[in-house]
Amino acid sequence: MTILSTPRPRFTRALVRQLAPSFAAAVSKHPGSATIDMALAHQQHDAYEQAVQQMLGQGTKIVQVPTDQAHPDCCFVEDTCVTIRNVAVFTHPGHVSRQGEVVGIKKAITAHVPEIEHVYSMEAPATMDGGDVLFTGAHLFIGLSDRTNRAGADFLAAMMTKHHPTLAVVIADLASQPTLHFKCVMTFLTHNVLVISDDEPGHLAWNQIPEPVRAAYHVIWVPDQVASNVLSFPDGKDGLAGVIVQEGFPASEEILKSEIEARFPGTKIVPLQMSEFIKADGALTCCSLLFA
Ligand code: CIR
Repeated sequence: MTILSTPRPRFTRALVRQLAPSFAAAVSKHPGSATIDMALAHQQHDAYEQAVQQMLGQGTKIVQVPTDQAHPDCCFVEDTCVTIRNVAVFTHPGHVSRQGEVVGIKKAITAHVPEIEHVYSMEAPATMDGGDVLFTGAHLFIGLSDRTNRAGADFLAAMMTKHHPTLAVVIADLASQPTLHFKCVMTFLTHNVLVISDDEPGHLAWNQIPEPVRAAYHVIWVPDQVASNVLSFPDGKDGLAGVIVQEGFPASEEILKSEIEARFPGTKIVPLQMSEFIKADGALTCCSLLFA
């Protein structure tokens, strides 16, 4: 059994997937979805990959999964798999058009991520998008949504606690909210610092977390929901190797910069403009899978 540790270990590997030529047809409720600029989307995805590489450090590997022409949303790899250390649970994505994305990711993880020893696959009627799952180190937060149902949450919890019995699972129901995923309103900076959107869905998520669990965290509240999705790289000790934040939300960026500087002085912060992904209802965490 691998022992979970907090602080979380450094990420040593990442997986990304190239944009589908049909990316502009991604599932989206965003009002700008019809205006996705493919050339710009490619530039932003390239910048994202470079930023992830910079955060992981020299000599670490990014697995690049070939695109999947049949699936416009295939770059949103986070939704297809949840891993904790040596365990991978392949999801059964909640939108039917995305369910075929999983096979390619499974192949890539099996071939390129030797740390994974235990593999499980979710099946109907369970559904889950990985965007609804936030693992901070000691806690596994799972959001119920239009994409993730109770059977999906229960399956993930059962498989992960089977191998990591000290893991505490917290389920929050956001299905009534207009937000797509749990991680659209809450992400982690380090094992004991969360970033949450200071709006109704953000507060609803936070209020459903039991008090003793909340007591383990400091919260940075940000006014923009999109900006609450940060991609954080723990340093394996008590701090941060770096963090990627959304560019274009100055009030949130200001708060994040000053809070990060105050708590983790000298941390590298990389703001990325991801406008074309936001139009596809995507954010920062959704474009990669990170492995410790
Ligand atoms: C979808 O609606 O499924 C995609 N267009 C966006 C998925 C974004 N995923 C994520 O934030 N984890």
